[in-house]
Amino acid sequence: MKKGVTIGGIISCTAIFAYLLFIAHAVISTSLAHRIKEREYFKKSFDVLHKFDQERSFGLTRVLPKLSTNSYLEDHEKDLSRDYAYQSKRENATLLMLVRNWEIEGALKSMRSLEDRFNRKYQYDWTFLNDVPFDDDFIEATSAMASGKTFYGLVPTSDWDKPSFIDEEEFESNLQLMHEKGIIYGGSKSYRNMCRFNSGFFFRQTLLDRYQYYFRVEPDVQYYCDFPYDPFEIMRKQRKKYGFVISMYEYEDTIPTLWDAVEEFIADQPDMIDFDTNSYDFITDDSMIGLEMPIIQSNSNYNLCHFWSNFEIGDLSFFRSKEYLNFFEHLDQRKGFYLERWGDAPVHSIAVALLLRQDEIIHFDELGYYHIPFGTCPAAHSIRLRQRCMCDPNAESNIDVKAHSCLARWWKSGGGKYFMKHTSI
Ligand SMILES: Nc1nc2c(ncn2[C@@H]2O[C@H](COP(=O)(O)OP(=O)(O)OP(=O)(O)O)[C@@H](O)[C@H]2O)c(=O)[nH]1
Ligand SMILES: [Mg+2]
Repeated sequence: MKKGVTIGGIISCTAIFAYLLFIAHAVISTSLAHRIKEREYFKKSFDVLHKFDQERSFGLTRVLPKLSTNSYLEDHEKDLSRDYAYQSKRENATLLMLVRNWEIEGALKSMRSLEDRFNRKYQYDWTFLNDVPFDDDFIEATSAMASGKTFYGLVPTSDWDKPSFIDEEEFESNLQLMHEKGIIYGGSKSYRNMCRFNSGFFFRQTLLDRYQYYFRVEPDVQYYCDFPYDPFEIMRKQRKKYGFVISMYEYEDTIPTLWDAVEEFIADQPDMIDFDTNSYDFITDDSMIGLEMPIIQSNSNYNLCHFWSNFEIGDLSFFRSKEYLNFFEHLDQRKGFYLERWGDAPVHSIAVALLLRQDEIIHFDELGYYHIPFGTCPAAHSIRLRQRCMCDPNAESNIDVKAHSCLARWWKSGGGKYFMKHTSI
């Protein structure tokens, strides 16, 4: 009997021991798994923080920090709603594309990108202009892609073709020379028509009569980030007349006598220019600036800085103004659109730098953008997450603080940096 109890006791003791061992194993392995998970989470969060810190210190030491509301001193908690409910309030504005029928694929790509990042929420109209009639395929596909209404305009030949005061022989021989020198688009006639049209005639097209603001879009461009606001609304509320995202130096070979013509205009029309409030310094200052050497190969007082006009948001009333019309007319008479190859970018830029107040020009620094071969991308990791950007601020193509960018010069003698001025957009 005693022996039986002992054997039974041993068996139950073993069972209890085994049970305890099982419990202990379960507890230990659960807490071990927990610890491993914790470590994993810790590592992840460390990586994120570290990435942010690294980017920030890189941004602050290796390159100049890019100006933006994304900046570390700005209000980080600004509500950037991801709710894509349609906005019932719109400004008096249109998206504007001058384009050829055969560029349809690139046109649709740009539209898709801008619709996704901005316009599907607002449904602004699209206005398309062309020097020949748009074909049915183009109209059908672009109307389908647009969230807003679409309008198609034919540019009159009088606004497009070479004017009769250009001497044919001189024109042909200059084109030949510029082509032989390898100047970009130096031998192209249609490019010259386009640049003169964009300088002096786009705002006169009847389709644009009803609008106050335009947003220029080109085929094959990309908008890297969600727009955190309606840029047209910013233009109106802050009384801006011209907005840009990229600024760089122009090839002097395309504009050898442009600045002479500008100086004549300044001398002829001193009343139109207020040097106390305009951005003259931005286009003439040639001091060393930035961490990389600036590339200024200018034989005149113009430092060649211009706003890249393939992206521009503007107030049409500025271009329709007596001052601008006067400026354009003066340049046109100097024949440089055809005998040289003056681009609409330096023409618009010099005009806004001379004729507008500095605070009427805005740098939309948080709108990521790409037009071959350069792009601009918000520098702060936090804003790239918040605006769902698809770009790398350290990419070779990102021009923001490179030597061939004029952005640092704009910070110095133009509008400054938001966070330096402690203002919010
Ligand atoms: N309708 C029409 N549009 C043109 C013509 N030439 C250029 N464009 C448009 O004018 C804008 C500027 O032309 P681009 O060829 O892109 O000039 P660019 O940006 O200086 O040069 P890329 O680096 O080649 O893009 C684009 O929207 C073109 O689609 C033309 O002959 N007819
Ligand atoms: Mg282009």
